[in-house]
Amino acid sequence: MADSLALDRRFMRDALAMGRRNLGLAWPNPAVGAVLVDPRNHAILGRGATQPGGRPHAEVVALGRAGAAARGATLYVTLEPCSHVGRTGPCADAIIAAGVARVVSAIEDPNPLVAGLGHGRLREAGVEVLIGVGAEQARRDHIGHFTRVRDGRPAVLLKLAQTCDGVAGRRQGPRLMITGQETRARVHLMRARADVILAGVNTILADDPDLTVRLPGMEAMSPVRVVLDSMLRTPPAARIVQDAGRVPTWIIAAEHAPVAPEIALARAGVEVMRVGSDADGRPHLAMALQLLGTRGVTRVFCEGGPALAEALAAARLVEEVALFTGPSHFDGPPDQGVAAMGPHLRTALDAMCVVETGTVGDDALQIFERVN
Ligand code: AOF
Ligand code: ZN
Repeated sequence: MADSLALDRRFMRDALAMGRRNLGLAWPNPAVGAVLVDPRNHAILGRGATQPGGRPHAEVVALGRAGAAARGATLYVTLEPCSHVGRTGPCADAIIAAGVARVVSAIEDPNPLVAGLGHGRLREAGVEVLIGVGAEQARRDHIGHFTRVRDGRPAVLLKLAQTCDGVAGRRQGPRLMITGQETRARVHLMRARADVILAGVNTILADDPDLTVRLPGMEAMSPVRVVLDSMLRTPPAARIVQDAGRVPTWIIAAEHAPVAPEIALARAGVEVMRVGSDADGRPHLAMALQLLGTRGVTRVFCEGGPALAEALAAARLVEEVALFTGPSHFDGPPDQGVAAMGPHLRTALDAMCVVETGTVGDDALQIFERVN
C-alpha cells in the first residue's frame, strides 16, 4: 500500500501548510491545520486552520466547509483532535457526528486534557485512525505548544546575524550593517510567525527598532513586542512606546524597578510586568518566559542581541536558532567588534541539529533545532 502512504503524506503536507499560515495568530492554542478529502477521487472537500485567538479549532472549520460531504471522508489533521469540552464541544465528537470514516493525525496532543483520549474516542466510535504521518514537521510547527504544556513556557526561536568573521555589532558608534534586503524580508516573515518578539533594553537604547512586520499585506501580523528591562530604562520616546497603541508593547522589569517610569510608560499604553531577578539584578529569564506562558504565549522570536542570546543559551531556554551570516568581514578594529556567539551559545549549537541551510540574497542562513 505504498500508494496510500504517499497520498497520506501529500494531504498531510497540505494540512501542515494550512496550519502554518496561522502561526503567530492562533495563540494560546497551537496553529493546527486540517484537510478533508474524498477517498474515492481524492478531491479536497474542505480545509481549516485554528482561527486567530485559538477558536474555532481547525477541524471544525474544515468540517464546516465540507458540510454533508464530510460523510465517509478522510480527515488529515496536524495534531490529535481534542476530546475535552472547551469553549465548544470536543473536535473528536464533531468528527464522529459528521460521519468521517478515517482520521490521519500527525501527532498526539501532549495536553493532559487530551493526550491520547481524542484518538481513543474516535477509534471507539469506529473511525479508522492512523497516527504519525508528518510527525516530525508537526512537532516543529507545534513546538511552542509542546514547551508550554511540558515546561509552562513558550518556545524560544533565536535570530542571530554575524559577519563572516563572527562579529554581531560594534561596541560603539553607528549600527553595523551585516545582512541584506532579502534577509530583512525573511526576518520579517519569521517575526510574523511568532506570538511575541523579544529584545533586551540595550537593543532598544542602541537601535530604537520598531520590531514590527513591515511586509506588504502582512502589516497586521505584527506580534506583541516584549522588552526585558530590569530598571525600566526604556525611553518614553522610543518607537516601541510611541506606537504601543497600534502594536502592543509589554515590558518585563525586575521587582525592584522604580515606579516613576512605570507610570509614564503605562500612560503611553505600555503594559509593565515585574518578575523576580537573577543574581545580577536582571529579570530572571526562566521566570519571564513562564510569565509569558501564563499569558498564552507559545512562540517567542528573540532579536535581543548577543548578550541576551548567550543568557538564554546558558539557561537552556533555546529551541531554535536562525543564524544569518553576511558576506563581509568586520571593518573596524578587532577590539571594537562584539562577538556574535559566547561559549554557551556555541555549546548549545554544537548539540543542535541543522534542519535547513541555504542562501538568502548574499547571506548564508542556517537553522538549528534543539534535539531534546
Ligand atoms: C484541536 N484542534 O485546532 C487546536 C487544538 O481552550 P480550547 O477549548 O480552545 O482548547 C485548547 C486546547 O486544544 C489546546 O491546549 C490544545 O491542546 C488543543 N488545540 N485542538 O482539536 C485545534 N488548536
Ligand atoms: Zn478541538
